[in-house]
Amino acid sequence: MCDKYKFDNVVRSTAWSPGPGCHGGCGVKLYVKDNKVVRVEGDEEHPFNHGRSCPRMMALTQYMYHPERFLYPLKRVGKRGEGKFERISWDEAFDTIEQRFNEIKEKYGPEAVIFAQGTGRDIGGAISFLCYSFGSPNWVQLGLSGQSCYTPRLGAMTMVQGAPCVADCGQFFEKRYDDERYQLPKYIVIWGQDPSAGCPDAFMGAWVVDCMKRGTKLICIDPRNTFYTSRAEHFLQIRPGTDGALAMGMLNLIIENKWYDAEFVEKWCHGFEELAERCKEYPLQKVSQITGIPQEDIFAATKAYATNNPSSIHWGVPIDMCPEGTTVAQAISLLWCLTGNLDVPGGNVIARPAFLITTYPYDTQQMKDLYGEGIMDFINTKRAGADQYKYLANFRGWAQPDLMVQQMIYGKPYPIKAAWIQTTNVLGGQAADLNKHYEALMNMEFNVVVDTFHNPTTMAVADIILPAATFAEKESFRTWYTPLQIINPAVQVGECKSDWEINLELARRFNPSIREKYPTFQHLVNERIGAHGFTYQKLRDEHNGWVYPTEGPSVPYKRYETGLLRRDGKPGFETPTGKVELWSTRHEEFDIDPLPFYKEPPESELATPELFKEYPLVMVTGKRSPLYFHAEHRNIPWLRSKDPYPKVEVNPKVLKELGISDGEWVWVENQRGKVLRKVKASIAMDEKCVSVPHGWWLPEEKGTYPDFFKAWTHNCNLLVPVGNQSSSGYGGGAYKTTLCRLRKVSPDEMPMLPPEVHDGAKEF
Ligand SMILES: Nc1nc2c(c(=O)[nH]1)N[C@H]1C(S)=C(S)[C@@H](COP(=O)(O)OP(=O)(O)OC[C@H]3O[C@@H](n4cnc5c(=O)[nH]c(N)nc54)[C@H](O)[C@@H]3O)O[C@H]1N2
Ligand SMILES: Nc1nc2c(c(=O)[nH]1)N[C@H]1C(S)=C(S)[C@@H](COP(=O)(O)OP(=O)(O)OC[C@H]3O[C@@H](n4cnc5c(=O)[nH]c(N)nc54)[C@H](O)[C@@H]3O)O[C@H]1N2
Ligand code: SF4
Ligand SMILES: [Mo]
Repeated sequence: MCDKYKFDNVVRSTAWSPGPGCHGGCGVKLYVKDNKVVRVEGDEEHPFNHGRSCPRMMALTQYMYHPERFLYPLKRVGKRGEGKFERISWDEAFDTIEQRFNEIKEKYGPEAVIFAQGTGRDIGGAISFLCYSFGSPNWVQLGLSGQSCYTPRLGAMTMVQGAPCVADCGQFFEKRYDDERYQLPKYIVIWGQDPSAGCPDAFMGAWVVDCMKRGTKLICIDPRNTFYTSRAEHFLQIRPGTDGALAMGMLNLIIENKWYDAEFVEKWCHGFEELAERCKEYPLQKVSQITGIPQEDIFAATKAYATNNPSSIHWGVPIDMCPEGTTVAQAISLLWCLTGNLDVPGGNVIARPAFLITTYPYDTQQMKDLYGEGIMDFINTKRAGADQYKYLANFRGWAQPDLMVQQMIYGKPYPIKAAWIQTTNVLGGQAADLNKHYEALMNMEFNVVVDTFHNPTTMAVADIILPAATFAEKESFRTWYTPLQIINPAVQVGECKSDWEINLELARRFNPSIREKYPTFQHLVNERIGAHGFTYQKLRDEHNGWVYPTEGPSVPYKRYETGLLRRDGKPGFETPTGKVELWSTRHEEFDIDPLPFYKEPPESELATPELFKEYPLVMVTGKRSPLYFHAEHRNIPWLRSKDPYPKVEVNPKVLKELGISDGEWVWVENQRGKVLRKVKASIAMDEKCVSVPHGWWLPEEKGTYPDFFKAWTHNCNLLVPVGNQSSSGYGGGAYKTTLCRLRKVSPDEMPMLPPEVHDGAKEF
């Protein structure tokens, strides 16, 4: 054996960011030599991934030991945008943050400090913990227009069924497909999802392939051809943003043709007659016209799904990003309820965290469990959006992002003066309307960013930067559905700290009782998992780092029959009527339509025909790439070498009409701006759409003002607006439906630069 393959030890851990960055919970083996991770492998014994992994996981060592990684805290010493930062100690960093946040609290109130995060990583729990320990109600996914990622789907499922559901790939059992309780779905409907590219929402993409290998057939709904559409029995190539119409049309067909489970509907559903009446507004011909899908294809796919039990639906973020995202999710979720596929083997199974242990509050009840009964009253007094949207006030904890950015700029109804930014690259990819978010963050007196590398956000607006540990360097835990897992450190890199460690230290400073309660992070973990007899050490030493519940409320199936879904222990669902609410009584309470309906995208050939003449292509942004996680990984050589340029994918026929060649650089532009992209001709694309990957900036370019790593040249969110949130306050971010056109780049055209805006920061 050569030296390369000799290791000092192997540490089993869970890959949950930073590193691959994803929502998944892969088991990994980290091979350590001389206190360095030298090799990474998927853990073949781990039931989540059975040894598989992805390019970003394989490139972990290039990420961890990258020469430009943040290794210690930094403070800004020049002006914002000058790129001058100086190393400071952790003590100085904590002292400065404590002092500046407390000054702002005294002057403007705790609500003037916002706590911003990106997508679901192990830090959602840590950041809400810090936010509430400081006393601010403004925990926010800053820039994510309409909170359009999973929250609309979670909200819809919680209102209708009392809990979220996921496609059943046996993930709730340790033996997976071999568990005798499990049954394979006859069909999986992949609706606006590219599972293998992204493993989104705690669902590993390869599970769909596992099912396909065992005989499951596919129905795909996507505007684009993908690995899955090319293998599907039914492929519905939909016009972006019209999924609500399709879902209503499918519900109508199911009701008209009596393909629903009459017994289940009779016994367990509320409001069937009203739903049937509403669905009549969506006859097949009309739905076909709206969606652009042939009538016979809609009919055949609906029949296949509804008459072959069990079958499941697996859906993605484009659903949240439809206009009225919560109502689209509501309509789709009713499909599995009506067809007898709810909480049955191989259907859409009710998904709860293992042992009901929460770290990252997903709904209002979990907020109360973690932070006490009074938490919602406390945050709703001042939380941005809570007074405007009753739905939002009664679901989850985040402030409304589209309102928040306005408030940061205009100071109404009260001023926002500082931002804690952790796990998000707001200006690199998360935020729609890049200029607005730049202005908003520049308007802050003090910004802290916790991250791993410089990026447009750190360069443009950070006053203090704290270096975050990767999953290979930290203790943490995970209960995104199942199993209960720990994240186990293999090594230390520089002075990097885990997000939990950072937030716990600051929380102790803002609320001294926390110091006594949680002298170490393990005290906090052990408190959260202790009711079940677990400790961090026990999971690590006796359970390989993971454990599956074998009975009780987080184990399927048909828990509505046994009383395991409701807090009062009665059979039924955790909804006001105790039934699946086809007619939502909670929507009634929140003054929004109790029944689902369709709304046209804000910009489209039907909604804005004049605009469409000028911008005749639908810009579908954000297709996930297995090489990159959002705006990350462009600096990782193994990954970047496989996909080096910001691209736009276009159907060759469209290119021919425009006289543009494959490989040429073009402007993708609309009334809000333009971004530079390299053309990739692709027959996968529909002729009416172009695919524009998001999160593009160039780490190899100059990071200082006005270049900011060319974010203003390539970030497609310059073209995506804010302010299209649904009537619930959630959903509707126009990331997949904005109109655009392509234009050749003339040699004299200068790349876009950021606007000049007032810098609200004070020197310190
Ligand atoms: N145009 C367009 N824009 C989109 C989308 C789209 O489809 N189209 N999708 C949207 C969606 S769904 C989402 S959820 C957002 C996501 O947006 P973000 O979550 O902001 O995306 P990232 O680029 O991954 O930014 C995360 C940043 O945090 C750092 N980081 C990663 N993990 C950790 C960690 O554990 N701790 C700390 N402290 N830092 C970490 C990374 O280095 C990176 O700089 O983007 C949205 N933006
Ligand atoms: N590698 C990697 N993995 C990721 C991420 C990443 O950036 N990189 N991001 C993570 C995050 S935060 C999220 S939210 C998920 C998102 O992951 P997904 O939910 O899979 O979202 P997308 O890749 O945006 O789109 C999925 C598919 O929907 C299609 N689509 C686009 N618009 C529409 C539409 O209007 N209707 C329908 N029916 N289909 C449409 C696209 O063509 C694409 O094939 O991925 C997560 N995983
Ligand atoms: S993207 Fe998928 S394969 Fe990669 S670490 Fe995440 S869950 Fe595992
Ligand atoms: Mo997301």
